[in-house]
Amino acid sequence: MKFLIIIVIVLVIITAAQLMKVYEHSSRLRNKDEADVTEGETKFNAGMLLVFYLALMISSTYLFIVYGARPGLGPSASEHGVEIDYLYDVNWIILIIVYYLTQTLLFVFAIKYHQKKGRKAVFFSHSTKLELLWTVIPAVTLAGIIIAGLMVWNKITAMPENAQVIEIYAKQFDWTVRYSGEDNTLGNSNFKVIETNNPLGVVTSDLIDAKELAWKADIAKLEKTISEEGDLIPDAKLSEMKFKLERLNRQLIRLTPLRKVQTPQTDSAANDDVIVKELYLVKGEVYEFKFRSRDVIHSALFPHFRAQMNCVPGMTTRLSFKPTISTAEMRENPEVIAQYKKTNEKRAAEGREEVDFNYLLLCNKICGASHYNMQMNIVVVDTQAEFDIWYAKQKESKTFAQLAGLLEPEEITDSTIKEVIVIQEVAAD
Ligand SMILES: [Cu+2]
Repeated sequence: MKFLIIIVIVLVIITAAQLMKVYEHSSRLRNKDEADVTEGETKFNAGMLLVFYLALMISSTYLFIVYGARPGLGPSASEHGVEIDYLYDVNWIILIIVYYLTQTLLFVFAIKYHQKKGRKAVFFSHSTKLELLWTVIPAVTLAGIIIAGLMVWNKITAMPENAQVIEIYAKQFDWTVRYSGEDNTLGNSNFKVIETNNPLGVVTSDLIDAKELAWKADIAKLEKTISEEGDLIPDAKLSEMKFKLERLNRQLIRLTPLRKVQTPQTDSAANDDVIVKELYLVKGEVYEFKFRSRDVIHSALFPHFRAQMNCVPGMTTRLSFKPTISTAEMRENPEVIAQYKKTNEKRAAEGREEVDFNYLLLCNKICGASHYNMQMNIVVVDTQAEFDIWYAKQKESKTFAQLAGLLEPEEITDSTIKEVIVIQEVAAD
């Protein structure tokens, strides 16, 4: 079908070109210069411009009405998001006014002043008034937009006090979340110690000790094998072993600068960090997000919270926001209900299961082949108690020390949750 459409388009273009040629030849035969345009032709052109203008205005107005300024996003779910929406709306109003005004002027002038016998254009080479007008108005408008935008931006990137610190870690192609634990401080991290069971490269003295011990044992083993059985090992295998030995020695040397910056404080800050694959937030709580990336530039986009920040390898970026609507509340929102009804009708027709609204963290930089799939669910709960129950469960097996194999996972499962509930109930009383 697509191929057929392409063939039809190509044929139409060829036909038009051929017709032009025929016209040129017939003009030449009639001894008429093809650059001479008759009044009938300019009138026809003016009429077609009017048709085009009307089509443009009707279609764009229809699209503005059907899709609106923020299709499918629902209300802003963060405190600063309300201001972003306001700025966005102001921008749209300016754009729409300028769009209708300039397009109308452009077409009206072209139609009204089409070529006529005896009509002469006014010639002037310079008009200070006009120059001023079309320089000053856009400059003042743009300055206003930029200043208002900067004021909101400063609010988003200024770090509020008493904010919960959470790390968002990006890599091709997923997100990992690190909660900073009771001390609200993230432990040190370094790419040199990234491993399957330490995906964020969190560093503690214990980890460095464990690495040193393991690597030294590997080195000793390799050295022994090479010196004792070196003559019997095939050359290819031997050079492979020597290469591995060199690499291990390099890795060992790299541990020294890491150890230098470790203190008992940074160790304990790291040991209670909880590393998970979902983001739980509490409504009304202020969060400070710190972003890192392992490989390429990613961009953490929280569309419903109107927030976005680049994740850049080799540096930490940050932003803060305060969720104001919980996931449950958002699911009750008429706009969201209407949108999901439409989506689910479509899915049902395709034989797919229904979906419910969920906040999302998306990647907004084209970062590779599976970029489109780089997303994570965000759950905003209504109360701290709900969060604590979830967090206690994560803490049982997903603290950094446990994940990195430095500490056994806690045995107790249900009791910890019950304990938290009891504590919550006592606190509530
Ligand atoms: Cu990405």
